[in-house]
Amino acid sequence: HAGEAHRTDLMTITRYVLNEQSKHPESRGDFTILLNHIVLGCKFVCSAVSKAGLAKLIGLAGDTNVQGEEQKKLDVLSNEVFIKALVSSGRTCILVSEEDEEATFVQPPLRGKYSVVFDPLDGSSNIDCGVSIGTIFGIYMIKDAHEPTIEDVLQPGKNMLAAGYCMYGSSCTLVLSTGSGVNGFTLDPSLGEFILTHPDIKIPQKGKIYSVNEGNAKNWDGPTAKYVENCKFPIDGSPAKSLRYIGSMVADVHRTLLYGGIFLYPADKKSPNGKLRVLYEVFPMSFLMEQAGGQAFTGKQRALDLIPTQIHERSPVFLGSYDDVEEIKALYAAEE
Ligand code: AHM
Ligand code: MG
Repeated sequence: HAGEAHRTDLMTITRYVLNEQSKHPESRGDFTILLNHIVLGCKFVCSAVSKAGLAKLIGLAGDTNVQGEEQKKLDVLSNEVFIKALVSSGRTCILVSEEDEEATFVQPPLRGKYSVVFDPLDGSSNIDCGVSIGTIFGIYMIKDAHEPTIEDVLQPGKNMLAAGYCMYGSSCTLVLSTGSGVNGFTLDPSLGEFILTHPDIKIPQKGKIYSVNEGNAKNWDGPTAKYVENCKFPIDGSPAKSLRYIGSMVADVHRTLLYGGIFLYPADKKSPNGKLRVLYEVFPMSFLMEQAGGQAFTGKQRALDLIPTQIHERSPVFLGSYDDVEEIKALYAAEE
């Protein structure tokens, strides 16, 4: 038996990133070290998520533990793991997490040149029914590591050095871009290593799927309503699109990346800035989309050009296949 089962030359995520870094002679392995700490966080969360249902049943987690202390919820636990892993890497400076109101400034002995923005466990309303959830992250390089300020993370998404997500689903998949394409790695649980399984992901130029929470339709603006209407009743005689909506951004974006199509979280009358957060949801996913040949748009501009003024700011987003996003851009342009 030659072939897959006997493959002996494994491209792990660490090996992949080391290869990438070797193209930059000035690099000293700091990014590889940082990424290894992110990967550790992902492995921990993956293991915790897969045990979550079981733990509940046999009373490992729940309201109280044996000492009568309250058990930590999975999203709180995931956040702690990521914060600790990132600080202890010695390569970070500022951390912004969806779970924490304030940014974390790393103190000098452990301070490094990267800042990481992340959502440790996105889609957590899906945990209890076993639907895929994920971690989303983006990485910036700090200008002056001696005097870090919050402005260092209030930067447009196009300044990110790298972005990615890890999806905790039927398998654990980490999708990463360091600014030269997008690659997907799958966790081999027996090795505890992420192995390159989806090299150089490119999103189809046009897709057959649209993905949006249509329950909000009564509050949509004109261009969004018109776009979705056209997905269902195309005026040019092309086939109607299929609707797929999981309600877990990582899973919806992952499908969009692999199969093509469009994911929308638009503005509506109740939420004029949509729901999704600029720094650690919209930016990393937009970065990956562009790197895979797709587009990301806010309804006004290229998503990665947005300059956030607050760390938990929200923005509408339309992202996916190049041609599909082009259509929604045309509808917003016609509005003006
Ligand atoms: P969360 O950060 O509270 O988990 O919310 C983010 C999630 C995304 O994963 C998903 O795209 C979106 O919320 C779904 O929102 P809705 O339920 O309004 O459709
Ligand atoms: Mg979230």
